[in-house]
Amino acid sequence: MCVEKSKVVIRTEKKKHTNKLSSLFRDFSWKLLYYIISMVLIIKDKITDIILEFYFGEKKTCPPLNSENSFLAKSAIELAALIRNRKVTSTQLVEATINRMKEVNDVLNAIVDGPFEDAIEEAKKIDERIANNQISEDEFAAKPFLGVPFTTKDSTSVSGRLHTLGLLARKNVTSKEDAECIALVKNAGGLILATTNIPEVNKWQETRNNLIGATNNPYDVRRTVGGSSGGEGALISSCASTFGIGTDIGGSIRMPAFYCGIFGHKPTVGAINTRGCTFRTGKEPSTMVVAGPMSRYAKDLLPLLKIMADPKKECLLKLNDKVDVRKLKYYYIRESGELKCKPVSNELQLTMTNVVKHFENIADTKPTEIKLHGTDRATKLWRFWMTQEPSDFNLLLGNGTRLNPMIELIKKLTFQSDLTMGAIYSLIDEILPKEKADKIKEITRKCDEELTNILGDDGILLYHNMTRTAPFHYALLFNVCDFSYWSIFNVLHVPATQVPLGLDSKGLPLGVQVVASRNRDRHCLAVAEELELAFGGWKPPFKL
Ligand SMILES: *[C@@H]1O[C@H](CO)[C@@H](O)[C@H](O)[C@H]1NC(C)=O
Ligand SMILES: *[C@@H]1O[C@H](CO)[C@@H](O)[C@H](O)[C@H]1NC(C)=O
Ligand SMILES: CC(=O)N[C@H]1CO[C@H](CO)[C@@H](O)[C@@H]1O
Repeated sequence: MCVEKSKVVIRTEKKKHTNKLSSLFRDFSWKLLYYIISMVLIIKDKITDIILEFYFGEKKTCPPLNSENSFLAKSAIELAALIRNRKVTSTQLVEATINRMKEVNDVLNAIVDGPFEDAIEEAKKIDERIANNQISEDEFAAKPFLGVPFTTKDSTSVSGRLHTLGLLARKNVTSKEDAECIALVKNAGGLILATTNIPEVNKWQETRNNLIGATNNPYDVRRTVGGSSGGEGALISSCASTFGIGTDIGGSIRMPAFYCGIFGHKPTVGAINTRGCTFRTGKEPSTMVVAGPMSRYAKDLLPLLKIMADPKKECLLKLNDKVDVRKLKYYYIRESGELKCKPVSNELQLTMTNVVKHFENIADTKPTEIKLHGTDRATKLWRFWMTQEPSDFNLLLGNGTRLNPMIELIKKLTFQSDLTMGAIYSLIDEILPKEKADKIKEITRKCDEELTNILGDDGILLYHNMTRTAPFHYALLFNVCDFSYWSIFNVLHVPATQVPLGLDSKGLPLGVQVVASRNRDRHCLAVAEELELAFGGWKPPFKL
């Protein structure tokens, strides 16, 4: 179990002798083409933005937290300590969180099922036991989140609660049992308060479906929260949930974390058992999907990962090892080079520069800019590897009946469809030409080999999260490729933490992805804490 996949040695490639002049010319034509396409994408984006801004009108943010509830902005581990030390009761925390949920949900539309008022009874029992000294030190140690409320996305099973996958056909369907990760968080003392909104069967970049509608961004409700753990992003950032459990197959934890200004960790594939996440059995031999924590504070991520991680993987993950961020080696990539993606915005590039500068100052070795084989084809890589997934998204969308993409498109265009446009896109994607398997496997192998060799045991890759901060609702229907900045790390099965880094000129969250070799999740999380300390981390979407 504890044997790590050995590193593969990069083959040295034979240099081709080409005419220098023709290669210069080719280089120049390529750059020109890249430039022209970039310009076209930027202009298209600007036009979409102008139209959507006009359509949505005035900017609005989520309601502020009133002063007697300001404790809701604290971290999960701080709140757990306050409960343990009898400074706050679990009942106070749960009641305040439920009230906050009701207050923000009118504006954000993030909840599918909940808030679960019966959690108040559970909280009362915990408070009683604490007040009567009935909880031993051992029990406190085994339950680090005792009495702390949390949420999870609708696609992850919570016993007795709605499990709709965002489908009208599953309007009343509930789960029979808890997903493995939910059971583990409950065992650690967590109290589930709601299940939250997702795109249909998790398969789109925006959180919208025809059952619940669209979830709005707390920093600007005209904008998307991303997907698929979008309800989580909205509730956590607006202090209506203490922490959340997401899943990530192509950016689904990191995308909403970025757009909503919080932390999200996509663990190494296999680190957490996925039983109960979108019908997974947890025994699938090969998959890109992982469950992981989402929170306002970096320091919550490691304790959450510890309680959810498969104990059999601890010998690889070594989550209790201390990490010295000054001793790690830092690498960064400025641009994926993918022709279909817009260039990364100046503000995001500046953020990267600041992050790199920070590590220049504190780390023993200077950060190095690199390029990675395959990032320029990340969309194709992910598209191919999605076809190798055990889940059949077409059957999921059809609630067990296979859908014909063309018929669904026609139904959509004639307003007869139960599905959103995002879902129709993923159906249509099935009938577009397939990627060439051998070619893609070879690019993936090379990319994996290169990254493994560069990062080794102690390397950290800093990568843009996306080319732009949170777009308007619907804008991503005109930009289907840029999320490859996230999905490339699903293809590679490596851990990646999304770190918030302040707000841009429009008041929207900026951020960066912190990536390490497989099983070095602890390195990502230590760097996330360092960046939080240096740059301030989560900035609330209201004045605190
Ligand atoms: C969809 O599937 C679920 C579970 O398989 C079932 O309970 C439900 O009735 C189905 N919905 C429709 C409209 O058939
Ligand atoms: C869901 O339940 C309600 C009331 O119990 C019922 O009227 C409705 O038909 C059900 N919807 C589906 C899709 O099963
Ligand atoms: C690695 C990196 O810099 N990623 C980008 C993610 O987002 C921020 C802000 O939007 C950018 O500054 C980063 O460059």
